[in-house]
Amino acid sequence: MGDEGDLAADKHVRYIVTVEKKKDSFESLVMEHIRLNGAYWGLTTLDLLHKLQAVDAAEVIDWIMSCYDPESGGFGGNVGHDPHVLYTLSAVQVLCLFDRLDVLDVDKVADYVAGLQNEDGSFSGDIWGEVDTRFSYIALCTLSLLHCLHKIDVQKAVDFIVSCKNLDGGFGAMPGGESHAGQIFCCVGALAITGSLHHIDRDLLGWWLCERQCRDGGLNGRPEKLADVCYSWWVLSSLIMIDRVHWIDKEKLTKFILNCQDIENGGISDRPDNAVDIYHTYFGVAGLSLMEYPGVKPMDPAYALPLDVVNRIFLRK
Ligand code: GRG
Repeated sequence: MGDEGDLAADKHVRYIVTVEKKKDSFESLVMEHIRLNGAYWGLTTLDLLHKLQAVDAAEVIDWIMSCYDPESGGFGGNVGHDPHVLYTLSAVQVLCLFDRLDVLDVDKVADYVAGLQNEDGSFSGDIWGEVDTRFSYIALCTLSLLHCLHKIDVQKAVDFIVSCKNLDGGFGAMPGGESHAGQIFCCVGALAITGSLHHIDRDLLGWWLCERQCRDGGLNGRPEKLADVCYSWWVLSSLIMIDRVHWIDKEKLTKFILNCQDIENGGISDRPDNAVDIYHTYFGVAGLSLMEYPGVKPMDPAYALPLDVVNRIFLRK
């Protein structure tokens, strides 16, 4: 296991803070339509590295609320963009980081999310109706953080997720969809949040997930694909929730993630020597957190937030 000095934490903090400031950089431009999502990745990384105070909280919260659509109760990916459950979760998660859920009209936001549940228990991402187990996770996670799970039919939501389980033990985006580590995180996370993990064959799924570790130590998202730092999160968090994380070689995975750092300018890439971005920086640091890397805050594998933040939300209520 690499020692604390191996993670260029200060460089990553500087990288995140400067990406945010360089509004005309390439990364800012490609992130334009998903900026609220990017804010969640960057700010959660700062918090994991004990540096959330590097940003002005009041400024961040004002900007988050400028992405709010009071008519629907949902958030868009940027100011003036259409609302979607994904950005609504990101907004709620960022407000949780700053302990500022008080700025929300909680019932209105929760009603927006709850209103996207379909008759079969699935969720659409927005009014256009696309259905995906990602949206089930997002809805359950958001409503749980807002203490509003009572607004939906939880049993039907669980039944839909279970209907997306495959013979290999994994889960897809919809019934019959190919197992993929990202979707597995969503389904396992949703089942964890609703106390329904008994629907999972832990050994079968654990086996499929630990087979994601490639020769280079990194994890891929499905068979025959290349390793990518982001799967450190999707796979490890799922393995932790089903209590099989010891089936991964943590030392090799830690080295893989650390090898993807730009140790000069900060940031983490998908695989060694590629260009860094905020998404992989977050998932790299989050993966290290799940492996208890020194100096990184522990994370909750289901809510994808630092553990102290999740404890504050559920122990205070
Ligand atoms: C709060 C952490 C958090 C998540 C919110 C949006 C979401 C819920 C989950 C997304 C889960 C998911 C599907 C992740 C996979 C993303 C990804 C890298 C997809 C790439 O798919 P391909 O087919 O790549 O392009 P592979 O690696 O399979 O070749």
